[in-house]
Amino acid sequence: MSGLLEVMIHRMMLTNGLLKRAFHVGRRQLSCTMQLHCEFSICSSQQRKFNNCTAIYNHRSISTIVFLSIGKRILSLIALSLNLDAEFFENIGAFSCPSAFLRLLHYPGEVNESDDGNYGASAHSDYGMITLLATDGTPGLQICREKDRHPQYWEDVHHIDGALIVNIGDLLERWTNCIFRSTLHRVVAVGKERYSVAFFLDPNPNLVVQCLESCCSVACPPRFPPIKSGDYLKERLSVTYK
Ligand SMILES: O=C(O)CCC(=O)C(=O)O
Repeated sequence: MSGLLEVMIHRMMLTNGLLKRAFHVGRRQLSCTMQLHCEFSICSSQQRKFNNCTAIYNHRSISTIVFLSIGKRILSLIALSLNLDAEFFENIGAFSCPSAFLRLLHYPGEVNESDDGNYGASAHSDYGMITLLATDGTPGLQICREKDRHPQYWEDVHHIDGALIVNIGDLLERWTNCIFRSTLHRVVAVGKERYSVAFFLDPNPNLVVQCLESCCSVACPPRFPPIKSGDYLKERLSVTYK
């Protein structure tokens, strides 16, 4: 079954001395639920290194199916808040063969002496619709609520047992004409190992993302041109991994 999956293992040593390891599981398109179920049947020496991530996952009794259904529920609430039907994203086909994947993350926690700061993940926002994040409770994740303010003010995200963290992605920011702003976040090294599991929920790659009617007006025109979701994500990934 694991043959159905695209599995990608990264060891990212960033130039400013950051270190994190990530194990990606998923297909670009999730076309059937079977593919979602079989993720943790993959057995490799690399995956064993991520046992703490699978522990987070198992402890919460969550599976990707559950992640997907939580993601859909949250997006229904977002649709309602924008005066759209709860099923809006479902009805336009966002969840038919969505692009979604899991990232299992391990931060060794080493604090380095570099002047660039001690980041396990430097400041970024995610590219897609929403990201659901489960962590082992070790601190380190920070968000900046006002992205355009300088100097930036970073706040710790406090762990709540049993809760998932929801990050808004850049595509949703485009879709909603910045009514929902994507979450600028980073992970700082705290001198302690840290594990987390992120589920990135992005729409069907052929879906055209254009400003929602309820999010623009004559006084507040669309800020971004329409773009196919897949093209947008490809563009962002090619810049990141060039
Ligand atoms: O590990 C975390 O808490 C955040 C992960 C993250 O920001 C990412 O993988 O994009």
